[in-house]
Amino acid sequence: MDRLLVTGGAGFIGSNFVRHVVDRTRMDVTVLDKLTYAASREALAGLPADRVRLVVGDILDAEAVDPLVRDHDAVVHFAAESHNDNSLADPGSFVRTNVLGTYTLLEAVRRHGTRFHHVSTDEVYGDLALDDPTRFTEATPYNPSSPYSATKAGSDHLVRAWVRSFGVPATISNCSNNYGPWQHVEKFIPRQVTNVLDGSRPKLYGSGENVRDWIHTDDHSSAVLRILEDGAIGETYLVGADGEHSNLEVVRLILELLGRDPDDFEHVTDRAGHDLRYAIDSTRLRSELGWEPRYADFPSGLAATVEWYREHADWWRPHKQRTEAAYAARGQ
Ligand code: NAD
Ligand code: TDX
Repeated sequence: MDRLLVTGGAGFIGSNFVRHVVDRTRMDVTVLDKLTYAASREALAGLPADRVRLVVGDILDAEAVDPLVRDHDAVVHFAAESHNDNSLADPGSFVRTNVLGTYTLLEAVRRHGTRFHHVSTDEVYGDLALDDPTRFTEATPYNPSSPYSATKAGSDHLVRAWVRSFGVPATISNCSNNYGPWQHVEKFIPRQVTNVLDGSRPKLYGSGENVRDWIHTDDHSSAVLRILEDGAIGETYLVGADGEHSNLEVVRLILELLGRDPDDFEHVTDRAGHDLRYAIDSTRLRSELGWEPRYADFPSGLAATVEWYREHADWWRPHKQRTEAAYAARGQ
């Protein structure tokens, strides 16, 4: 595998993945990205120009997608509308990009027999009760709650059908909540960190008892690369780093890391249909492909991320005001 096409490679997880691939392999990378509000050219800055190229384009554009897929050995598909709150306000763009965009890519890989890896989320399984001893596995039935997770579930089903019906050589990964550098300030951790850095208070939806299973984005990258290299065609792998924490715990940790009173946050209007808890059992990935997370300790990964946001205010500050205005309009 010499030439990799990475869709959504200018977004949070995609750009971290591109850097990971450049650092650890000899592959050349083409990023296909529409550069939506969530993308960032800066996240790809400084990478070697002879190994990484950015093509600005839409995964829904079959004519642009086809020659790109033809000219690469594998496609890693990150491009998506990714934010649950936006999917409640404007579900249409999620259906188009996440479902029809994935369909467009699948048709191209079907024509050219290209290896395909589909990046998905644990949210396709719905949510768990706080006291449920079980976690999501590859056998958990799909039960998505939000327009976002329903469109991701739809895209997973398309990939599975294209494998079975047309023999497309694809794998799927479903990962838990990522954190790390270059995450948009609309998402939970960057929002709270940048609120505190800007002198305002973190905003917890509802009671804050909701639990997310946090994984550093570098660990997601290493998992996707392992699956791309050695994953069994047609298989799904769950990716998680045993990082379950309630939102309340995370907010308190952020406040402590920034030297503030851990109770200096506020409760705001809850998200409609807010999933209670996600939890991943990543045994298959660990036992079959020998993957292990490097950031096993969430508080130290979070501390490094808080430091990164402190040092990169020039990058996030231009996005902050518009993002907060949209939240304020919804009472959040
Ligand atoms: P993001 O919103 O930061 O980035 C998405 C990228 O896709 C952006 O660069 C955007 O410009 C691009 N894009 C959007 N629509 C496009 C289109 N029509 N054509 C081409 N490019 C388009 O998202 P992220 O958090 O980096 O998530 C990346 C992927 O990982 C998504 O598929 C998401 O479902 C999945 N995922 C995310 C998480 C998480 O915690 N953020 C967890 C599990 C899985
Ligand atoms: O201001 C906030 N206050 C708050 O309490 C925000 C923005 C969020 N929250 C809560 C909602 C969730 O319980 O924090 C939790 C995390 O919220 P998000 O960062 O919006 O993530 P989530 O909805 O869990 O989805 C994320 O993980 C799975 C990604 O955005 C998805 O792309 C991924 O598939």
